[in-house]
Parts: sequence; C-alpha cells; structure tokens
Amino acid sequence: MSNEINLPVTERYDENSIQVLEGLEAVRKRPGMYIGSTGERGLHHLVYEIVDNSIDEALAGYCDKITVDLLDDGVIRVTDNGRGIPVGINQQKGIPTVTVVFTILHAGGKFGGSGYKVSGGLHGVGASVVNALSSWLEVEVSNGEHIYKQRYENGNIVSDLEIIGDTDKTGTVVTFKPDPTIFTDTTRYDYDTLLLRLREQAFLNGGIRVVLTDKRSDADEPDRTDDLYFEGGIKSYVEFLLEKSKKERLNNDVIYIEGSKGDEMAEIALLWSTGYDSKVMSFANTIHTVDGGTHEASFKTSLARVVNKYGRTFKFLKESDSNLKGEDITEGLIAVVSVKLTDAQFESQTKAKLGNTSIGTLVNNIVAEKIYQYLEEHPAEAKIILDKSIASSNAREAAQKARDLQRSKSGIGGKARMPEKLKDCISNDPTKTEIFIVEGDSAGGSAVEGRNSTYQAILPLWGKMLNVEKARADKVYGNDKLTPVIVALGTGIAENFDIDKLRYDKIVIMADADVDGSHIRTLLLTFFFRFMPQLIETGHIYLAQPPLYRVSKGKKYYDAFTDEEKDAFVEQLGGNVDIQRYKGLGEMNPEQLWETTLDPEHRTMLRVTMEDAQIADETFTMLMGEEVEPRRKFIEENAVFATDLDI
Ligand code: 1YM
Repeated sequence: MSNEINLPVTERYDENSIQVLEGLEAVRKRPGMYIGSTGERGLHHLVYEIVDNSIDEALAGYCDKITVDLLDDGVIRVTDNGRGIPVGINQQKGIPTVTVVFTILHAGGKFGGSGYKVSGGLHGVGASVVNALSSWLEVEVSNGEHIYKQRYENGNIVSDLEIIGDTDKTGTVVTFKPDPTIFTDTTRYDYDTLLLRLREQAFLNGGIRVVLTDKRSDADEPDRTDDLYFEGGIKSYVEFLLEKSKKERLNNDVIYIEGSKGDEMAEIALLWSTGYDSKVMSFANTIHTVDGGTHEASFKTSLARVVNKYGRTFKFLKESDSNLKGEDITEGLIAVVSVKLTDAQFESQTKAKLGNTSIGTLVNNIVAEKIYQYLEEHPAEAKIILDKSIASSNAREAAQKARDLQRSKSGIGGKARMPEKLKDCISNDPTKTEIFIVEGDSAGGSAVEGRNSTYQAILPLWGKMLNVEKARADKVYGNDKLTPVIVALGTGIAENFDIDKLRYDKIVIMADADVDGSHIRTLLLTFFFRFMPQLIETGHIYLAQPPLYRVSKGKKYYDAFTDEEKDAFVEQLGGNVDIQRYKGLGEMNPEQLWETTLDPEHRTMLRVTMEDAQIADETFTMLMGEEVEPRRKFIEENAVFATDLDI
C-alpha cells in the first residue's frame, strides 16, 4: 500500500470510528438498499461480497485459492491465500486499513492503491455492508509475519486489531454470522445456490481454485464438498454447459477469442450443440447480466454478420439467397461472453443489463476479426456451422410458410387455393370422398390414371420427405412437404383444427413397404398424431395395403399381401404358376393399382388407431432424437427388412 505508513497496530481506534458506526447504522436501517433484499437472495449475497474481495485479490495476481465453509449456527467462513487486507494504520482515518474496510461504508476500492476492481462487488462497499448485517464478524489477516484478528458485533468494533500469533503465510479469513433479526425469512444457506455462483466465478476466473464445503452438523449431505478449478476458464464453461444440456456436440472445437482496448477486455467462448435452443450467457465484471446488454447484443449481431459474410464468400449462400438470420445461427449455440471494464454501467438496479456502448464496439471488433479468421482457418468446422445454420433457416422459412397458409386459409370467406400437385376429385361431398397421399411421382402418376376421379383425389408427395439425419423432432410442422397435406385436408391444425372443414372422408397413406415408405408413414402418422389427433380418433386415417405378389395361371390371378397368402394361392392353383413380385407402387400400371389398392371392392386398407399413431410418434422421436444408437439400430433393422423384400 503506497499511501500508508506502518504505525504500530496497537493504536486504539478513535472518535473517527463513531462516525463510522453511524454509516453502518444506515445499512442496518435500510439493508435492501445495499444488498437488494433481506430474503434468501440477500443472505447469499453476503457471501458473494466477501468472496468478491478474494477474487479481486486473485485477479490482481496474488491469490490462487479461496475456500468457503458452511459452519453451524448459520456461520460462514471465507479464506484466501492473498496478501491479506492491509493492517497498517490508514493515514486519513487514523485506524488500521482492515478496520476501515469493515467499518466504513464506501471503503474498498478507494483504499486499494491499485484500484482496478473488476469483480462483482458492490463497488467495494461489500465488506462493511456484510459486517453491518452480521450478528458478529471476525477477520484474521496473515501478513507473512503475524496473524492479526479483530471482532465486530452488529457492525461495532468490539476488540482492537490484535496479534494472535506468528506466521510465514499470507491471507485473509473472514468468519461471520448473518443477523437473524435482519434476515427474518431465513438464515440457512443453500449449498446448491452457493455452488452455482461459486462455480460461475471459478469458470469466469479460470485458474483460481474455489473450494466449497458443508461443515454443518445438520447438513443434508455432511461434508459435501466441491473443488472448483477450471484451468480452461470460459472454454471449460461452455463445455460444462454443453454437458449439462445433455445435447450432442456439433462442431469439434470450442472457439475462443479475446481482445482488449484500454482498460476494457472481452473474452468469448462458443460451441454449437445439435439441439435447437440457444444459450448465450453474458457477464460484466463476472456479474451475470441476465438481461444481456451491449456486450451480448453486439456479440449476436456481429456473429450473424460474420457467418453470413463467410457463407457468401465461400458460396454456402447463393447470391439469390437471403441472409441467414441471427436465430438461424444461434440455434444450438452455447456461448459465454465475459467482459471486464472499470466503469461498468448497468441499466437496472439489479445489474441485469449492461449499458456501456464502448464495450459493444470492442466485442463487435473482435468477433468480426477473430471469428472470421477462425472460420477461414478451419473450413471443416465452418462447414458444419454453416450447414446447421442453413438447415435452421430452411426449417424456419417452411414453418413460416405453413403458418401463413394457415392464416390466409382462416381468412374471412376466403377459399384456400389447393396445392398444385393435388389431383382433386369431382365430388365435394365430404362423406364420400377419399384422398390418397402417395409417395413418389411415378406411383402418383399411376394412381391419378387408375383412380375413380369422381370421388378419389390423389396428392403425390415428391422428393425425399424426411432426412433422418437432419429432420427436426419439434419442427414436423415446419416440414414444407406437409404444407400441401394441410391445405388439401382443409381442417387446419392444432388449436385451429376444425373437423367440420374436412374435405374427405378417408385419408389414405399409400407408401411402399421399404425403408423410405416406412419413414414417410412414420412422419405422416406423427404429424397427424401431433397436430390433427381428432382425425385419428374419428377413424379417418387409413394405410393402403398394396399387395406383394400376383400369382397367376392362365387368365386366373390372385394378389397376395403376405408370403403365406402367396404360398396358399400357389397351392390352390396346383403349381405351374407365374409369380410376379410387385417391387413398389411405382411399378404397377394404373389398372393394377386400381384393382389391387384403389378399388373399394377389392382393396385392403388398415384403419389407423391412436395406438398405432402413438407408436409412430415414439419411433419418430427416437429417429429424430439425440440418441444415436437406437436410431442406428432402427435403420439397420429396417434396412434388413427392406432387403428381405427385395430378393
Ligand atoms: C476473505 C476475504 O478480503 N481478501 C483481500 C482483501 C484485500 C486485499 C487482499 C488487498 C488489496 C490491496 C492490497 C489493494 C483488500 N484490501 C482492501 C484495501 N478476503 C479478502 N486480500 N493489499 C491487500 O487493493 O491494493 C480492500 S479489500 F482497501 F484495504 F486495500
């Protein structure tokens, strides 16, 4: 301490300290003004205030270990191995600096010569506020020579700063008991609440070891202890958040960037998970800015700009494509943005939102420069990130289209325009009509020719309906292939569903008995189950059953739906028969399709029950889910099933 002279510490405190106590009296009168509340939050806040002083000491480079012990009777002990709070006489006040720190309001930073306080303390007023709100508080300082001790009760000095022993170590120990007449709700500390905050601190200040231990004799879990040490700092933090999210990792690296300008510094760590949520946590001077602010907003806009720029330069986005939106890019993103600045300005009392504009500029600049550089240097990682953002963008646009359609359809008196692909029937008597949702275009063509157009409509679904790797469990709705189905049926979906608007009596899913067909059945059933369950409940949904074989002899023929049936027909016709295997709907000519699958006189159809749909939904969830193993198994098993059929 440059501005102190080392007077003997036996010097008694003088009248000045009377003034001091008046200051602390204000804290006891209006505790809420200093710690936010006298509830559980305020109670825990006391610990953070003391720990913050240790963290500042660690950030100054003098301390690497902090311990927090929960003791009986609501007592807390915080220990660090820093330099120890100065014990010399403070020139201005004429009492030991440590006494000033604990008894004079608005002490702290002003007394520290270095003054660069960046941890989350209440502008350094912490220690005296904690003292004011404690039944008693004891501070012990080791300065490498002696151990000093002073005790306060209700903020009042009750003993001089005394030497109680000798030591070659340095550090500070603060032990205190929050005043139960102030914390009237509770004085019991919650281990998990403290753990959460201390872990956060340990992540944000990588390299500091923070050890929390429950030493209470009535602890829920006696001697529970957490050793919080994260060498990787916020890089470890995003990995921890990923693990907690139970999602899979998308890109391999944690991207880490940092930069500083003047006395402001920013560091950012990010990675993407395969999930759909985005978790961006921002901190200013290690305070969690729950409502974000300039640093978080700049990060998000700048990240979006950089990813778009990279996407354009490296042709992931065509010229005609619109820009990826921020939400497309942040989908699955896990990021920690931590800034440190001397003059943090918060927009609210609770410090939930940071207001400084200059830090926004810094964040913006380092993201623009360093993330772009990262993407350029890691093309494989960049591709993963771009592909994901583009997939998200596509899904978002499809969902928007579906919603727009929904809206325009429910518009006053407006008749929905039917999808181009729908070959509608002539009748519009919804008690007699049928719609066949047909997989593939060639099958669709045969069905259109083979149907009875008076009451049978055909809606072909084109292209690959469902990419198992990329489809999204919560976005069935956004699948653009399903939009024509919604429009054709006429009922609307979910809360807008109206069965009276149903345009057909039977809705028939017609798909092959192979893997692709099974995917489409699963997708459609899941969709109906989730968004139009009433259609299933009222028995409107069917599965077409195209035959597997035609067994013929001369002009006589039978269609078999199973191997057993086929064998039976062969026997019935007395051998020497011709067996034709239908490879798929697409291979049947229009007449065959009519005879076997469309004609109500001859066809077999299965009516779908809620149970069937429920199973489809579970299968779908499993296929789309995070778990790779069951999905692989399903595909394998179904692939075997498909090859069986193809023999
Ligand atoms: C368990 C709580 O308070 N540790 C702590 C506090 C201080 C110092 C070291 C310290 C700071 C400085 C110089 C400085 C504080 N000192 C002051 C003040 N642990 C805990 N460890 N030497 C030691 O900031 O220059 C306030 S806090 F004002 F006295 F310097």
